[in-house]
Amino acid sequence: MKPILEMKEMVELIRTITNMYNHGWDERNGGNVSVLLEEKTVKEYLDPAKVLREIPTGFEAPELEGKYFLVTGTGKYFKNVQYAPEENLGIVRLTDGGKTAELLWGYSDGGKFTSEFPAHMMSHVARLKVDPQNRVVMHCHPANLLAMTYVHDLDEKQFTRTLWQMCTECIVVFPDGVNVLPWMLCGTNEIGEATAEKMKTARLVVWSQHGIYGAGKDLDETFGLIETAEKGAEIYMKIAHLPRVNTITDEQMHLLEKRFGVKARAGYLN
Ligand code: 2HA
Ligand code: ZN
Repeated sequence: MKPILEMKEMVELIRTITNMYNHGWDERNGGNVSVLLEEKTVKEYLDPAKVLREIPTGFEAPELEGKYFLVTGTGKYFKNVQYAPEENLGIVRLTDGGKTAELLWGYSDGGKFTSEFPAHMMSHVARLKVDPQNRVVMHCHPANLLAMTYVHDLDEKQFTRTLWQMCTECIVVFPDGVNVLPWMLCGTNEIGEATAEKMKTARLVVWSQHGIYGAGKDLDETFGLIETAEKGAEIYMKIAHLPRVNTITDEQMHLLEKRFGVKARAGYLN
């Protein structure tokens, strides 16, 4: 058995979480991340028959039966993960149609997975249907995206178009745009279901006055998505109160589509 802390996904998750904290996206216990692991990978590091504890999930997700996830713990601070991964992270396998999580490693102080576990698992189900390569769901509280939800129209097309206009890279990185949920109570199955519904058409879902969800095939891609949207929001918050003299036009965005081989969300460009 190889040492679990050397597993590629573990090393990358710890580095990514530390980076998210250093970006100021995850104050206190803010934010959570889940990574879908291949069974053959898990078996190199753990005996999958050794279940430490069973934890009820409070929802059903038959599509995820038997699947393994590396997930951040509830109440845990991202700033501490690099120093005590076994306390702050866990590896679980879903069974019982998703109603039970079998703990195989981690949450060593008796803890459990993030309070946003429903939103994570339901988002994995939704994204895997659109993109079988999807492995990561990430949630955090970047300041400019949050600020933008106080002053910008929450209409998804308008919100997306504004972000696309803020930096040339935006439409290239997230041509599928950004979906937006109104303020909802977090940590519930309801916000999980609403997030998953929004994940069917975009890899980024803003939670108004709260934060953002991103999904992608690996941690770098997902971090990069959120990083780029947050950069767009930062520019917006710098210029929103100033007269707009220039912008990126729809015509220029069509040039970007061609140059980078991406297709903007249908109906979002003139
Ligand atoms: O776990 O970010 O949405 C802390 C949160 C809840
Ligand atoms: Zn949050």
